[in-house]
Amino acid sequence: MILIKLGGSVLTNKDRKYSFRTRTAERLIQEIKESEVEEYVIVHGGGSFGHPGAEEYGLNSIEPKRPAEGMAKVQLDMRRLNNRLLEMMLDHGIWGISIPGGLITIFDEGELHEIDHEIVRRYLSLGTVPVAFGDVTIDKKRGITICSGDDIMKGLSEFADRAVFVSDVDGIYKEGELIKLFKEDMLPLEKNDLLDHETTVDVTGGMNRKVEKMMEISDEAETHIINGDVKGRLKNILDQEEVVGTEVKR
Ligand code: IP8
Repeated sequence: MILIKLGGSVLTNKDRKYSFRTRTAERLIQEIKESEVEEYVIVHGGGSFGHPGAEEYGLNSIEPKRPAEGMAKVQLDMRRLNNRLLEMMLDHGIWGISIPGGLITIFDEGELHEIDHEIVRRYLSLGTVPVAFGDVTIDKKRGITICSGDDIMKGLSEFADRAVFVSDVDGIYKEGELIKLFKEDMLPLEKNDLLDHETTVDVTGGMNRKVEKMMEISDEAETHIINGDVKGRLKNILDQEEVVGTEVKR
């Protein structure tokens, strides 16, 4: 099974709330369809659908503001984005099934505690394509918290052979240079070591956390990050061809 993470930065315009990048999303769906992969799960992030509301209500903090209202509103925003993608997939004859992160995970102090992978695997075995997404979820101590698409990637990685992160930059940079093979001792990243244009919003803390998660995923599955804005790269990596990008390996 292959896990494909479509980052919020490729699916949405981060500067415009609720702005879906229709053409890019359509091309990426087409590339997946034209590739040789058979069994895969799509996971997507929040971009300008999920993040503005999450920030407004402080949903990632220890004490969110008006948590019930924030949870309801941001969950709805995420479902709107998920629906856009699902409608597109169905138009292309890919039988996507919506798997909200908030319904398959439980967190504990902001960290993933449990994920219901059986649901995901059963949908897969029916010949459908689970489309899981970052969401607002339950936290045992805080009440609610944000479940990112990367948390879902991590949670499902033990059943995956490969994990592909589709970003809006070529891969991980160190001192201005694109790194082909990123090893653990290259952490931490600095401010200018771009990962994608979304994680730069919450600067280096966000980027380092993301790469650490990728490191953990790489213990289970071969893990790559590529630029989804460049035509053909997603299809090529799925077909195991050499592409510009970064492999993350501990
Ligand atoms: O974009 C975040 O998912 P991510 C989901 O994968 C929300 O970090 C609700 C902001």
